[in-house]
Amino acid sequence: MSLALFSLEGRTALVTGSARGLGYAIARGLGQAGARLILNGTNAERTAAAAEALTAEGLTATALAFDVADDAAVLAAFERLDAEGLAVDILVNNAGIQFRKPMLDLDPADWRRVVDTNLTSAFLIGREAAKRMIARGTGGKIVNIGSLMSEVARPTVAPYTAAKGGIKLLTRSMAAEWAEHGIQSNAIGPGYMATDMNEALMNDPKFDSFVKGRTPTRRWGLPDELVGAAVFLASPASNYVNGQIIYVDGGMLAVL
Ligand code: GCO
Repeated sequence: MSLALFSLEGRTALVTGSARGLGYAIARGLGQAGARLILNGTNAERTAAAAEALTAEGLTATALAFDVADDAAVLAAFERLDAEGLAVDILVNNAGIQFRKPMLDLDPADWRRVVDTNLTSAFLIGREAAKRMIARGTGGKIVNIGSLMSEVARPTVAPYTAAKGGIKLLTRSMAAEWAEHGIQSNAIGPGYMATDMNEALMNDPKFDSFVKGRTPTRRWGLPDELVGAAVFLASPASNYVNGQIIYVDGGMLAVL
């Protein structure tokens, strides 16, 4: 078996929410596998700084800041890529926010903000990318970032959980509608990863020991530990894999 199966040479990857955290780690890994990178974030300065950091490492990275939950902004972003002759072969729908509050106290505006950013964005951006992949007849790769919450729930994170549950079935819908065009749509389900989003949980001794006790690997995951699954799902190695979700969670979902 040649490792060329995992090479992303000549491919262009758009990774949403990649100015930091899981998105940045995934983008860096795809770049190291040969992909040209388009980083995205809501904050233009932070996104540009992330692209500069990866360029300084010898990767090819440009920044494209836009609101992933805004239909018009998504369309404008793709029209800009079209104008620059940049064809997205690999799309990683990673952008996501968390908001922790019991449902009885939850403002519907916060529900919508979380669901739009974590789920609707994958539909909006996935559709623009797929339209162009189909028009080019080149096929492509879509990797959606799910969560443990694509399968299970815990108190105070209902909108996030509903959105991540939706990501699992949206991924299967993408497979159902776009596989025949040579597009593989799959997902990754990160476990409890040591990121900014989870800082408050990591600093909570009770929650920290819950994660370490409940995870067979007895530790939080590291963002770089998602890279293997991301490169696999972005590369020719997964050309007959569609509608699947790979859990990278230290075994948490596999055991009672
Ligand atoms: C939480 C966390 C989780 C993790 C991750 C787990 O509040 O429980 O934020 O949602 O971020 O999604 O898979």
